[in-house]
Amino acid sequence: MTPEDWKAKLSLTRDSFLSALIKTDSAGIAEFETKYLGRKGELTLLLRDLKDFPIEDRKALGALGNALKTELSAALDARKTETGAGAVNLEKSKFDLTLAGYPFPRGGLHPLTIVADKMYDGFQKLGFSIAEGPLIEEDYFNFEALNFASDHPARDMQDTFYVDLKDSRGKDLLLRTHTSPVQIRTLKNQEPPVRVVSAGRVFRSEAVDASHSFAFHQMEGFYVDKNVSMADLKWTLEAFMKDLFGSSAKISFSPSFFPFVEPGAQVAVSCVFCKGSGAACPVCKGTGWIELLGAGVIHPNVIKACGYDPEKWSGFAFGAGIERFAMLLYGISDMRMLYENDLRILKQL
Ligand code: FA5
Repeated sequence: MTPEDWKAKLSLTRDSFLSALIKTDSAGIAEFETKYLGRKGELTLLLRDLKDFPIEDRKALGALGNALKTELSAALDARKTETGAGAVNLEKSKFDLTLAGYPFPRGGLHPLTIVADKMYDGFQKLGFSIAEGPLIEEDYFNFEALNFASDHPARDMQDTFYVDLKDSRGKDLLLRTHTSPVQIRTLKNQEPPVRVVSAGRVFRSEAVDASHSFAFHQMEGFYVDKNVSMADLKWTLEAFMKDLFGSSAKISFSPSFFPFVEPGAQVAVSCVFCKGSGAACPVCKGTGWIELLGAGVIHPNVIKACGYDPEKWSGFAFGAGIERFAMLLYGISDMRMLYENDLRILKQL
Protein backbone atom coordinates (compact mmCIF):
# COMPACT_ATOMS: atom_id res chain seq x y z
CA MET A 1 0.00 0.00 0.00
CA THR A 2 1.32 3.47 -0.92
CA PRO A 3 0.93 6.45 1.39
CA GLU A 4 -1.65 7.85 -1.05
CA ASP A 5 -3.72 4.64 -0.85
CA TRP A 6 -3.58 4.81 2.95
CA LYS A 7 -4.78 8.45 2.94
CA ALA A 8 -7.66 7.51 0.62
CA LYS A 9 -8.65 4.67 2.97
CA LEU A 10 -8.51 7.06 5.91
CA SER A 11 -10.80 9.48 4.11
CA LEU A 12 -13.26 6.70 3.25
CA THR A 13 -13.29 5.54 6.88
CA ARG A 14 -14.09 9.10 7.98
CA ASP A 15 -16.98 9.39 5.51
CA SER A 16 -18.50 6.04 6.35
CA PHE A 17 -18.06 6.69 10.12
CA LEU A 18 -19.79 10.07 10.03
CA SER A 19 -22.65 9.06 7.75
CA ALA A 20 -23.33 5.88 9.77
CA LEU A 21 -23.08 7.74 13.11
CA ILE A 22 -26.06 9.97 12.24
CA LYS A 23 -28.22 6.88 11.81
CA THR A 24 -27.07 5.13 14.97
CA ASP A 25 -29.39 5.28 17.99
CA SER A 26 -28.59 4.70 21.66
CA ALA A 27 -29.17 0.94 21.40
CA GLY A 28 -26.61 0.57 18.59
CA ILE A 29 -23.94 2.93 19.77
CA ALA A 30 -21.79 0.38 21.64
CA GLU A 31 -21.65 -1.91 18.59
CA PHE A 32 -20.84 1.10 16.40
CA GLU A 33 -17.96 2.07 18.63
CA THR A 34 -16.50 -1.46 18.48
CA LYS A 35 -16.84 -1.51 14.69
CA TYR A 36 -14.69 1.58 14.19
CA LEU A 37 -12.69 2.20 17.35
CA GLY A 38 -12.57 -1.20 19.07
CA ARG A 39 -9.43 -3.38 19.25
CA LYS A 40 -10.14 -4.77 15.80
CA GLY A 41 -12.11 -1.73 14.57
CA GLU A 42 -11.61 -0.22 11.10
CA LEU A 43 -9.71 2.86 12.22
CA THR A 44 -7.62 0.86 14.71
CA LEU A 45 -6.51 -1.61 12.01
CA LEU A 46 -5.75 1.21 9.59
CA LEU A 47 -3.51 2.87 12.19
CA ARG A 48 -1.84 -0.48 12.83
CA ASP A 49 -0.91 -0.70 9.11
CA LEU A 50 1.35 2.32 9.61
CA LYS A 51 4.08 0.03 10.95
CA ASP A 52 4.82 -1.11 7.35
CA PHE A 53 5.73 2.42 6.18
CA PRO A 54 9.19 3.96 6.35
CA ILE A 55 9.76 6.19 9.37
CA GLU A 56 9.25 9.57 7.58
CA ASP A 57 5.90 8.48 6.08
CA ARG A 58 4.89 6.90 9.36
CA LYS A 59 5.31 10.23 11.18
CA ALA A 60 3.23 12.26 8.71
CA LEU A 61 0.50 9.65 8.27
CA GLY A 62 0.42 8.91 11.99
CA ALA A 63 -0.34 12.58 12.73
CA LEU A 64 -3.26 12.49 10.25
CA GLY A 65 -4.54 9.21 11.70
CA ASN A 66 -4.41 10.45 15.31
CA ALA A 67 -6.13 13.71 14.42
CA LEU A 68 -8.94 11.75 12.79
CA LYS A 69 -9.22 9.46 15.78
CA THR A 70 -9.63 12.50 18.06
CA GLU A 71 -12.24 14.00 15.71
CA LEU A 72 -14.26 10.78 15.46
CA SER A 73 -14.11 10.09 19.20
CA ALA A 74 -15.48 13.58 19.88
CA ALA A 75 -18.26 13.05 17.32
CA LEU A 76 -19.09 9.72 18.96
CA ASP A 77 -19.27 11.33 22.43
CA ALA A 78 -21.55 14.07 21.10
CA ARG A 79 -23.84 11.45 19.57
CA LYS A 80 -23.89 9.52 22.86
CA THR A 81 -25.05 12.63 24.67
CA GLU A 82 -27.61 13.41 21.97
CA THR A 83 -29.16 9.94 22.10
CA GLY A 84 -28.87 9.59 25.89
CA ALA A 85 -26.64 6.55 25.43
CA GLY A 86 -24.03 7.84 27.90
CA ALA A 87 -26.45 8.52 30.73
CA VAL A 88 -26.38 6.26 33.80
CA ASN A 89 -29.62 4.39 34.34
CA LEU A 90 -30.12 5.25 38.01
CA GLU A 91 -32.63 2.50 38.58
CA LYS A 92 -30.45 -0.25 37.13
CA SER A 93 -27.13 1.17 38.30
CA LYS A 94 -25.37 -0.67 41.09
CA PHE A 95 -23.81 2.58 42.32
CA ASP A 96 -25.37 4.27 45.33
CA LEU A 97 -25.28 7.93 44.36
CA THR A 98 -26.57 8.95 47.79
CA LEU A 99 -23.35 7.83 49.52
CA ALA A 100 -21.10 10.62 50.79
CA GLY A 101 -18.15 11.34 48.52
CA TYR A 102 -14.57 10.36 49.28
CA PRO A 103 -12.83 11.17 51.62
CA PHE A 104 -15.44 10.34 54.25
CA PRO A 105 -15.42 12.88 57.07
CA ARG A 106 -14.40 10.88 60.13
CA GLY A 107 -16.34 11.46 63.31
CA GLY A 108 -14.80 11.41 66.77
CA LEU A 109 -15.89 10.91 70.33
CA HIS A 110 -17.59 13.87 71.98
CA PRO A 111 -15.40 15.55 74.66
CA LEU A 112 -17.91 14.55 77.36
CA THR A 113 -17.59 10.90 76.32
CA ILE A 114 -13.80 11.19 76.36
CA VAL A 115 -13.85 12.72 79.85
CA ALA A 116 -16.33 10.14 81.19
CA ASP A 117 -14.08 7.38 79.78
CA LYS A 118 -11.02 8.93 81.47
CA MET A 119 -12.92 9.06 84.76
CA TYR A 120 -14.07 5.45 84.34
CA ASP A 121 -10.44 4.44 83.66
CA GLY A 122 -9.27 6.16 86.84
CA PHE A 123 -11.86 4.41 89.02
CA GLN A 124 -11.41 1.05 87.33
CA LYS A 125 -7.73 1.22 88.30
CA LEU A 126 -8.97 1.56 91.90
CA GLY A 127 -11.10 -1.58 91.63
CA PHE A 128 -14.49 -0.06 90.75
CA SER A 129 -16.78 -1.72 88.22
CA ILE A 130 -19.38 -0.01 86.00
CA ALA A 131 -23.17 -0.03 86.42
CA GLU A 132 -26.02 1.74 84.63
CA GLY A 133 -29.43 3.05 85.60
CA PRO A 134 -32.53 4.29 83.74
CA LEU A 135 -33.02 7.96 82.84
CA ILE A 136 -36.77 7.79 83.57
CA GLU A 137 -36.83 6.92 87.23
CA GLU A 138 -39.27 6.18 90.04
CA ASP A 139 -39.70 8.60 92.94
CA TYR A 140 -38.70 5.74 95.25
CA PHE A 141 -35.20 5.29 93.75
CA ASN A 142 -34.53 8.98 93.01
CA PHE A 143 -35.73 10.31 96.40
CA GLU A 144 -37.45 8.06 98.90
CA ALA A 145 -34.88 5.27 99.30
CA LEU A 146 -32.21 7.99 99.37
CA ASN A 147 -33.71 9.29 102.59
CA PHE A 148 -35.65 12.23 101.10
CA ALA A 149 -39.00 12.13 102.93
CA SER A 150 -41.88 13.03 100.58
CA ASP A 151 -42.35 16.46 102.18
CA HIS A 152 -38.67 17.12 102.92
CA PRO A 153 -37.46 20.52 101.70
CA ALA A 154 -34.23 18.88 100.45
CA ARG A 155 -36.27 17.82 97.40
CA ASP A 156 -36.28 21.48 96.39
CA MET A 157 -32.49 21.27 95.90
CA GLN A 158 -33.18 19.32 92.73
CA ASP A 159 -36.00 20.86 90.64
CA THR A 160 -37.59 17.90 88.97
CA PHE A 161 -39.16 17.17 85.57
CA TYR A 162 -42.12 14.84 86.04
CA VAL A 163 -43.52 12.45 83.44
CA ASP A 164 -47.28 12.12 83.08
CA LEU A 165 -47.21 8.39 83.89
CA LYS A 166 -47.51 6.54 87.22
CA ASP A 167 -44.95 4.08 88.54
CA SER A 168 -45.77 0.79 90.30
CA ARG A 169 -46.24 2.65 93.62
CA GLY A 170 -48.77 5.10 92.10
CA LYS A 171 -46.33 8.03 92.00
CA ASP A 172 -45.48 10.11 88.92
CA LEU A 173 -42.43 8.89 87.04
CA LEU A 174 -39.67 11.49 86.72
CA LEU A 175 -36.44 12.23 84.86
CA ARG A 176 -33.69 11.33 87.31
CA THR A 177 -32.21 14.43 88.91
CA HIS A 178 -28.92 12.75 89.83
CA THR A 179 -27.11 9.42 89.38
CA SER A 180 -27.54 8.48 93.06
CA PRO A 181 -30.54 6.14 92.34
CA VAL A 182 -27.95 3.76 90.83
CA GLN A 183 -26.74 3.19 94.43
CA ILE A 184 -30.14 1.79 95.39
CA ARG A 185 -30.70 -0.24 92.21
CA THR A 186 -27.23 -1.79 92.45
CA LEU A 187 -27.31 -2.57 96.18
CA LYS A 188 -30.75 -4.16 95.89
CA ASN A 189 -29.34 -6.55 93.26
CA GLN A 190 -25.81 -7.11 94.48
CA GLU A 191 -24.67 -7.94 97.99
CA PRO A 192 -21.76 -5.96 99.46
CA PRO A 193 -18.85 -5.65 99.18
CA VAL A 194 -19.72 -3.51 96.15
CA ARG A 195 -17.55 -0.90 94.45
CA VAL A 196 -19.28 0.75 91.50
CA VAL A 197 -19.14 3.86 89.28
CA SER A 198 -21.94 4.94 86.96
CA ALA A 199 -22.01 7.84 84.51
CA GLY A 200 -24.97 9.22 82.62
CA ARG A 201 -27.37 12.02 81.87
CA VAL A 202 -29.43 13.72 84.56
CA PHE A 203 -32.12 16.41 84.34
CA ARG A 204 -33.16 19.40 86.43
CA SER A 205 -35.57 22.20 85.70
CA GLU A 206 -32.86 24.85 85.84
CA ALA A 207 -32.00 27.93 83.80
CA VAL A 208 -29.05 27.48 81.47
CA ASP A 209 -25.89 29.51 82.11
CA ALA A 210 -22.12 29.08 81.83
CA SER A 211 -22.05 26.42 84.56
CA HIS A 212 -25.61 25.03 84.61
CA SER A 213 -27.84 23.14 82.22
CA PHE A 214 -31.25 21.46 82.46
CA ALA A 215 -29.65 18.25 81.09
CA PHE A 216 -26.12 17.46 82.19
CA HIS A 217 -23.97 14.48 83.13
CA GLN A 218 -22.90 13.04 86.44
CA MET A 219 -20.70 10.22 87.59
CA GLU A 220 -21.76 8.41 90.73
CA GLY A 221 -19.34 6.28 92.71
CA PHE A 222 -19.94 4.24 95.86
CA TYR A 223 -18.29 1.59 97.95
CA VAL A 224 -20.09 -0.52 100.53
CA ASP A 225 -18.22 -2.98 102.72
CA LYS A 226 -17.41 -3.48 106.39
CA ASN A 227 -15.84 -0.53 108.24
CA VAL A 228 -15.83 1.91 105.31
CA SER A 229 -15.21 5.43 106.59
CA MET A 230 -14.68 9.03 105.52
CA ALA A 231 -10.93 8.24 105.46
CA ASP A 232 -11.49 5.66 102.67
CA LEU A 233 -13.49 8.26 100.73
CA LYS A 234 -10.73 10.81 101.11
CA TRP A 235 -7.98 8.40 100.06
CA THR A 236 -9.96 7.19 97.02
CA LEU A 237 -10.82 10.67 95.75
CA GLU A 238 -7.29 11.91 96.31
CA ALA A 239 -5.79 8.97 94.37
CA PHE A 240 -8.30 9.54 91.56
CA MET A 241 -7.67 13.31 91.30
CA LYS A 242 -3.89 12.87 91.28
CA ASP A 243 -4.24 10.31 88.51
CA LEU A 244 -6.44 12.67 86.47
CA PHE A 245 -4.90 16.09 87.16
CA GLY A 246 -1.31 15.19 88.09
CA SER A 247 0.48 14.35 91.31
CA SER A 248 0.50 17.95 92.59
CA ALA A 249 -3.36 18.01 92.75
CA LYS A 250 -4.77 18.36 96.27
CA ILE A 251 -8.34 18.02 97.47
CA SER A 252 -10.28 19.76 100.19
CA PHE A 253 -13.48 18.77 101.99
CA SER A 254 -15.98 21.25 103.38
CA PRO A 255 -19.18 20.27 105.20
CA SER A 256 -22.35 20.02 103.13
CA PHE A 257 -25.81 18.51 103.39
CA PHE A 258 -27.32 15.70 101.31
CA PRO A 259 -30.05 13.55 102.97
CA PHE A 260 -28.40 10.30 101.80
CA VAL A 261 -25.00 10.84 103.46
CA GLU A 262 -23.86 11.61 107.00
CA PRO A 263 -21.46 13.34 107.21
CA GLY A 264 -21.69 15.04 103.81
CA ALA A 265 -19.12 17.18 102.04
CA GLN A 266 -18.42 19.32 99.02
CA VAL A 267 -15.11 18.28 97.54
CA ALA A 268 -12.86 20.74 95.72
CA VAL A 269 -9.61 20.20 93.85
CA SER A 270 -6.70 22.64 93.96
CA CYS A 271 -6.88 24.93 90.92
CA VAL A 272 -5.03 23.17 88.10
CA PHE A 273 -4.69 26.48 86.23
CA CYS A 274 -3.04 28.82 88.76
CA LYS A 275 -1.99 26.12 91.29
CA GLY A 276 -3.49 28.31 93.96
CA SER A 277 -1.12 31.20 93.36
CA GLY A 278 -3.13 33.64 91.25
CA ALA A 279 -5.48 36.09 92.92
CA ALA A 280 -6.69 37.02 89.42
CA CYS A 281 -7.30 33.43 88.20
CA PRO A 282 -10.65 33.53 86.32
CA VAL A 283 -11.38 29.84 86.93
CA CYS A 284 -10.99 29.56 90.72
CA LYS A 285 -11.62 33.29 91.18
CA GLY A 286 -8.48 33.52 93.29
CA THR A 287 -9.65 31.01 95.91
CA GLY A 288 -7.18 28.35 94.72
CA TRP A 289 -9.96 25.69 94.81
CA ILE A 290 -12.55 24.43 92.32
CA GLU A 291 -15.66 22.61 93.62
CA LEU A 292 -16.21 19.40 91.74
CA LEU A 293 -18.51 17.04 93.56
CA GLY A 294 -20.70 16.12 96.49
CA ALA A 295 -19.76 13.17 98.67
CA GLY A 296 -20.09 11.56 102.08
CA VAL A 297 -20.58 8.45 104.18
CA ILE A 298 -23.77 6.66 103.13
CA HIS A 299 -26.61 7.34 105.58
CA PRO A 300 -27.67 4.28 107.66
CA ASN A 301 -31.27 4.76 106.39
CA VAL A 302 -30.06 4.19 102.81
CA ILE A 303 -28.24 1.00 103.79
CA LYS A 304 -31.43 -0.13 105.57
CA ALA A 305 -33.64 0.73 102.55
CA CYS A 306 -31.45 -1.55 100.43
CA GLY A 307 -32.06 -4.44 102.86
CA TYR A 308 -28.79 -4.47 104.84
CA ASP A 309 -27.91 -3.97 108.47
CA PRO A 310 -26.21 -0.56 108.90
CA GLU A 311 -24.49 -1.88 112.05
CA LYS A 312 -22.66 -4.36 109.85
CA TRP A 313 -22.26 -2.53 106.56
CA SER A 314 -21.11 0.98 105.80
CA GLY A 315 -20.05 2.85 102.69
CA PHE A 316 -19.11 6.08 100.99
CA ALA A 317 -20.60 7.71 97.91
CA PHE A 318 -19.85 10.67 95.67
CA GLY A 319 -21.53 12.36 92.69
CA ALA A 320 -19.54 14.49 90.26
CA GLY A 321 -20.60 16.76 87.41
CA ILE A 322 -18.80 15.46 84.30
CA GLU A 323 -19.10 18.86 82.58
CA ARG A 324 -17.10 20.37 85.45
CA PHE A 325 -14.27 17.90 84.84
CA ALA A 326 -14.43 18.55 81.08
CA MET A 327 -14.21 22.31 81.67
CA LEU A 328 -11.11 21.80 83.80
CA LEU A 329 -9.40 19.29 81.55
CA TYR A 330 -10.01 21.35 78.38
CA GLY A 331 -9.76 24.79 79.95
CA ILE A 332 -13.31 25.78 78.89
CA SER A 333 -14.99 28.59 80.77
CA ASP A 334 -18.57 28.08 79.47
CA MET A 335 -20.08 24.60 79.45
CA ARG A 336 -22.61 25.53 76.74
CA MET A 337 -19.69 25.07 74.31
CA LEU A 338 -20.02 21.35 74.99
CA TYR A 339 -23.62 21.25 73.77
CA GLU A 340 -23.69 23.59 70.79
CA ASN A 341 -22.12 21.03 68.46
CA ASP A 342 -19.98 23.64 66.74
CA LEU A 343 -17.45 21.43 64.94
CA ARG A 344 -14.86 24.24 64.94
CA ILE A 345 -14.83 24.02 68.74
CA LEU A 346 -15.29 20.27 69.14
CA LYS A 347 -12.38 19.58 66.77
CA GLN A 348 -10.06 21.63 68.99
CA LEU A 349 -10.90 19.64 72.12
C1 FA5 B 1 -25.88 15.63 93.79
O1 FA5 B 1 -26.47 15.52 92.70
C2 FA5 B 1 -25.64 14.42 94.66
N1 FA5 B 1 -26.38 13.30 94.16
C3 FA5 B 1 -24.15 14.13 94.72
C4 FA5 B 1 -23.80 13.16 95.82
C5 FA5 B 1 -23.69 11.83 95.51
C6 FA5 B 1 -23.57 13.63 97.11
C7 FA5 B 1 -23.34 10.92 96.51
C8 FA5 B 1 -23.24 12.73 98.11
C9 FA5 B 1 -23.11 11.40 97.78
P1 FA5 B 1 -25.28 18.15 93.47
O2 FA5 B 1 -26.66 18.62 93.24
O3 FA5 B 1 -24.38 19.04 94.23
O4 FA5 B 1 -25.26 16.72 94.21
O5 FA5 B 1 -24.63 17.82 92.05
C10 FA5 B 1 -23.37 17.20 91.93
C11 FA5 B 1 -22.53 17.90 90.87
O6 FA5 B 1 -23.28 17.97 89.64
C12 FA5 B 1 -22.22 19.35 91.20
O7 FA5 B 1 -21.03 19.41 91.99
C13 FA5 B 1 -21.98 19.95 89.83
O8 FA5 B 1 -20.68 19.64 89.37
C14 FA5 B 1 -22.95 19.18 88.96
N2 FA5 B 1 -24.17 19.95 88.70
C15 FA5 B 1 -25.20 20.18 89.55
N3 FA5 B 1 -26.18 20.88 88.94
C16 FA5 B 1 -25.75 21.10 87.67
C17 FA5 B 1 -26.32 21.75 86.52
N4 FA5 B 1 -27.53 22.30 86.53
N5 FA5 B 1 -25.60 21.77 85.37
C18 FA5 B 1 -24.38 21.19 85.33
N6 FA5 B 1 -23.80 20.55 86.36
C19 FA5 B 1 -24.48 20.50 87.53
